[in-house]
Amino acid sequence: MKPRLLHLGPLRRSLAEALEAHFSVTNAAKAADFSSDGSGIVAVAVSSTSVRITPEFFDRLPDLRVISTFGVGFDHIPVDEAYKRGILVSHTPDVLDEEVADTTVGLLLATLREIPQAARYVREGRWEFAPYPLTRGTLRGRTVGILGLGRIGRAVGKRLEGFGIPIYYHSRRPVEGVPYGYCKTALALAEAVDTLIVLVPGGPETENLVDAAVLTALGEDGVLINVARGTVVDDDALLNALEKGRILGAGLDVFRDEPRVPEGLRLRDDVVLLPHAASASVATRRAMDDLVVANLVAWLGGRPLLTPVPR
Ligand code: NAP
Ligand code: 8YV
Repeated sequence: MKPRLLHLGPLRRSLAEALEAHFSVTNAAKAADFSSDGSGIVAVAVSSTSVRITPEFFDRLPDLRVISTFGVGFDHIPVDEAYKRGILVSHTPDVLDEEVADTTVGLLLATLREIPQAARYVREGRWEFAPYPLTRGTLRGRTVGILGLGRIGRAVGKRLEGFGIPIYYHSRRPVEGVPYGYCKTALALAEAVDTLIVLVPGGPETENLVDAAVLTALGEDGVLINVARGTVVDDDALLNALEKGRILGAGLDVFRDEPRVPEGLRLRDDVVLLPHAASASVATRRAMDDLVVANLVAWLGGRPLLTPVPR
């Protein structure tokens, strides 16, 4: 008999087939939807970072030994509690770095040069009556700060080097061997740059790390790009900074209460909004699915997880 696995989130056919080759699979859209007796379930696969797991959820799964989650971020899983209970946790780093970095740079350029707004202008037939206004935003003359110089932050840095603009960064520790200036705090980084790209993990440690002071420090030409987690940015402070003209604009791929996006942001022309799509190409999502399964197969074979979430 195959071991039992609970899958949480939207189940893609290819992922379902790959899981069913090794496990007897039960599905639930959300952890809260799973109210049955979870005895005998040894593995959980999570196929969206929008599926939130609470420590109490583990009480319903007394035999759970491993969680394999889709995505590199793991702020939706109480990892410390899992490890305390002897439950292993894996995620999908590395395979999405280049895709997410490409999208981040695309979002930066789209925000600065108002690409979605200008495209809408053409579609609406307005070009026939007047040219689209010149954009105040440009990458020329900018200084970029990367908040969180990890795997994806470094991939973004590599791309920005090609634009020939100065780059600074903040992480809790300086990173060896990178040609960028290190800033000891997020505020110091914002003071040194006018363009801030957020790539730190979500969770309590980074909640509202980008606050009113950080936004104001970017200056009136300031641009914020958030591809990390919605929780890292103080939404009220962002809206206020935009309304008061304290910064120029923002490009956001992630939101605190996805897929709900604050109306205040949706109505503004100086923000570019994406539906948490930075890794969302067929090829990259397939690579992420494959790694979700490969971690589970390694565990089934008694081998170490390929990409465990760091303790
Ligand atoms: P990573 O390699 O772990 O990098 C995270 C970086 O943030 C590291 O440089 C880390 O350095 C720094 N950091 C962590 N906690 C910090 C804190 N409290 N203050 C300041 N810096 C901090 O992760 P990654 O693979 O690059 O991914 C980064 C995040 O991007 C993920 O966690 C996820 O939330 C997000 N993401 C979003 C999408 C999307 O679709 N929008 C896709 C992929 C990833 P130190 O430890 O030295 O501080
Ligand atoms: C996820 C992400 O694919 O990897 C992450 O941390 O945020 C994305 O790549 C997305 O959240 C879908 O669940």
